[in-house]
Amino acid sequence: MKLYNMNLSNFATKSRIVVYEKGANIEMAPIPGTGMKSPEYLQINPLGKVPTLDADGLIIAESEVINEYLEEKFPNPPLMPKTPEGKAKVRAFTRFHDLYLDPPLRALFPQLNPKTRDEKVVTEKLGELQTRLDQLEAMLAPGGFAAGPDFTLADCALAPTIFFVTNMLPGFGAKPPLDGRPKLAAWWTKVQTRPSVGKAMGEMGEALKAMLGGGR
Ligand SMILES: N[C@@H](CCC(=O)N[C@@H](CS)C(=O)NCC(=O)O)C(=O)O
Repeated sequence: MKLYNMNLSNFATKSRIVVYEKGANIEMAPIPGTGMKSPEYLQINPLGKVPTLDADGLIIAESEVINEYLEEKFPNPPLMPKTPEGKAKVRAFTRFHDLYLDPPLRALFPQLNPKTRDEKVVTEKLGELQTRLDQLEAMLAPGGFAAGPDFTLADCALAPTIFFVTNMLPGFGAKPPLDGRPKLAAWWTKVQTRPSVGKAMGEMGEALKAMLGGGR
């Protein structure tokens, strides 16, 4: 199997963490051609997005679909609870991440440069992101991982995006995102001690440094 991957992508990192957790023999493959919209890559994933899993010929797009597939294919260690209630709890986080938390953050990516940014967009999207972070604070289980005492797909989904939140928000003059959000702060400290997350966050950090330094 191979995962079409970019180390700086929060969605690809969601799936990379699962691959590391499972210790699965899955190759990390670069995007072929000139990038995500190259004819070569569009032939593999018509959406032109990362990640994409090539599961020995079966092409699977969408990070959460990939993660649930990997969970079923490689059940150990389990990253989903066994009960329907536990599963629903985890999926509430992964849906929250994909549908509500990521979009305002993504809208801020093109606004990183203070010289070219549109302050109206920044104000609107920062406000939306702060609301989503407050909602996440309300949803988090106290003292444990996101959905309870065990590390799950919920943590895999959230960690790469919170990496961006903690690294990017200060550059927009926003209040530090962990201030006044004690559950989020405690979770962020705890989740980074998980070896799979630590490794993936290190890779995101290196990729971010390279991008800011003008590399790829
Ligand atoms: N819902 C998709 C989102 C994937 C996504 O948007 N990935 C970004 C990189 S972090 C991307 O491919 N952006 C290029 C684009 O949307 O054209 C998933 O969960 O895999």
